[in-house]
Amino acid sequence: MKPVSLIQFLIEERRAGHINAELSLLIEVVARACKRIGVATGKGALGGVLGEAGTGNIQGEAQKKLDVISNEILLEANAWGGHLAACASEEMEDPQQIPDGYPKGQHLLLFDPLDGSSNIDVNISVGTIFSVLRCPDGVTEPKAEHFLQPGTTQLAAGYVVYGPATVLVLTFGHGTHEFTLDREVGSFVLSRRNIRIPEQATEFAINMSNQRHWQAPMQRYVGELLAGRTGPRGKDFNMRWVASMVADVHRIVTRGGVFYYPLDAKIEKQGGKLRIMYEANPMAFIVEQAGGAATTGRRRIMEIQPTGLHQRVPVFLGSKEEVELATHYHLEADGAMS
Ligand code: FDP
Repeated sequence: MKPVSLIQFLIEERRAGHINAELSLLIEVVARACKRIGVATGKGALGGVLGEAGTGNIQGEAQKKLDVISNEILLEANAWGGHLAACASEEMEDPQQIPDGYPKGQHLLLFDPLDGSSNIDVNISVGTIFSVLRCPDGVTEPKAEHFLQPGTTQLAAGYVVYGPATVLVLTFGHGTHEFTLDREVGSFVLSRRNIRIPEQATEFAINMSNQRHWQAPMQRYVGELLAGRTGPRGKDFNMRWVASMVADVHRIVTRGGVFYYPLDAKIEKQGGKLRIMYEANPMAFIVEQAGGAATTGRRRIMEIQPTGLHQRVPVFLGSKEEVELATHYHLEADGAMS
């Protein structure tokens, strides 16, 4: 079979009526920016890009040089194309407006420019996550409130993993598809169409060091996974934790499994660890479109009405049956089951 490039795929999606020309251009621009981020991360120590930037982001987290570089690459690439009304990023408190003098489009872009960046200095996979929303009609200077739309309204979502290969995973709400970067040619090539996540899992990803802080239903659920064949689940489970969400989710999108960042006593006040607008929602859209499920442990992530650009939520995602069981345990403990 002849390889299908990302550009060809986007043309096919336009012809199928799944996207318009502006969204197609937006995705092309994001993909091109991600190739540049991939080049920057790939240089490692030789590029002088490792280590701390010496600054903090809005959430008080130390920024790596590559967080700042990746954010600038994405902002710069998207400023002039005429496809965006505004962008918002993990690295900036408020949305970034399109500079005067450039045409504006109908779309809002949200991104986490370099997810898992605490792994960058040790040469473990990192990634970019993005989500695209429609700018509400009549809004010319979008503010944070205009981005606060539930995940179900996303027009597109994707992530790029910068690993041994650079891989883009994308959805427009018509299946989840994977593209691998052909480094010699410089183009993303379709490597898997209509990905399906197996409904059952034998692998789980969780930061076990937080165990003592978890709520009772999480203790029960993971306890049963750990008990394996001799416990109530009657089968053994394997554990993996890369601590780069993109890499952990990509494993699930490739061979199944589940990823959990539950609420725990340590992070209860902030509502969770992962950010809904540019981490949880896009990943939930991708996983659901691949036949998986994504909840907070209590409700579907994509149905939440967000209240803040940098709002955090608990995240349970991956193989459907497993996420449903973990969610069931939480609702049962809450007394929400009749
Ligand atoms: P990071 O802070 O390095 O950007 O987005 C947050 C995130 O990484 C996820 O990529 C990752 O899954 C998680 O945090 C890792 O959390 P722990 O530090 O608890 O392992």
